[in-house]
Amino acid sequence: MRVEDLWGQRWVSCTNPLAQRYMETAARKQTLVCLAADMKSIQDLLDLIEEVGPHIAALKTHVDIVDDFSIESWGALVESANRHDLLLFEDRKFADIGKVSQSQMAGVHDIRSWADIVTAHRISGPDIVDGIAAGWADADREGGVLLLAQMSSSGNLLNANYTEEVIFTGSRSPHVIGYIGNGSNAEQVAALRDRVGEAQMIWTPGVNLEVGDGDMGQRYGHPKNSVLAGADAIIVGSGIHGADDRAGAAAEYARVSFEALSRREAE
Ligand code: 5BU
Repeated sequence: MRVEDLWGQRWVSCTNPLAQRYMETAARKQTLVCLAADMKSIQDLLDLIEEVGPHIAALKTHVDIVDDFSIESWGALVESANRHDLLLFEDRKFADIGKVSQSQMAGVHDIRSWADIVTAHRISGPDIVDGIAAGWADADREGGVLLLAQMSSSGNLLNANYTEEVIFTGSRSPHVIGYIGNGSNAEQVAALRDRVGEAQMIWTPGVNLEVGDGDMGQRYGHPKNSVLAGADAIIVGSGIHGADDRAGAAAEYARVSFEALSRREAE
């Protein structure tokens, strides 16, 4: 299917190069899955990517949970992500002042040198986005920020007024490619999509084929409902890496998400 037919208005309006690359990859691989690869060793990460790489469109990491991290061994993960044509997304949830966020893009993990996308809170002020962008510029690279407009965890403090401020900031910055929405609640995703319009992406964690409460306050909605409500990527962790058949699970999330997008655009 042609990418413009699959994505409809989103393809036309959402012109950020990283967003366009994601939409092309998703169309070609027929999947909206961003894998939350919450593994604790580099070898576990590499094994997981080898197994599920063909069924996913992006790779989300938490580099600070990897026990045996070194910038040299991380190179193997970057190489693997490139080979599978995956955007590399570090879910760092930056939250400090702009200047410190710029420095945190460097440091031991040197996120600026390999991440295409990072997450950030809006809590400290709008300048955090410029700080992160300056971090990428220090490494002669450009990336995209997903601002946390909502969260999937129960009891979080991101209320509707806060979400509004997040969108106000994000809609004015060329560095913000979109927002994190609460995949556990399709009504919230739909409300977010109403406010965001067509020009930016919404990626949703808190999705699982088994809906309900997860561990430690996590909540899950169905990936189909999230996409029908306006999500552009579903962020799936344990639904894939916790499955007995990880490739089979990834293929199933890919099928469900891609079918939902095709249906959304046909309607
Ligand atoms: P899970 O295993 O599918 O529950 O993993 C969810 C992932 O998404 C995990 O890496 C979280 O850090 C991430 N996440 C989330 O669950 N909820 C949020 O609101 C945000 C990120 Br932001």
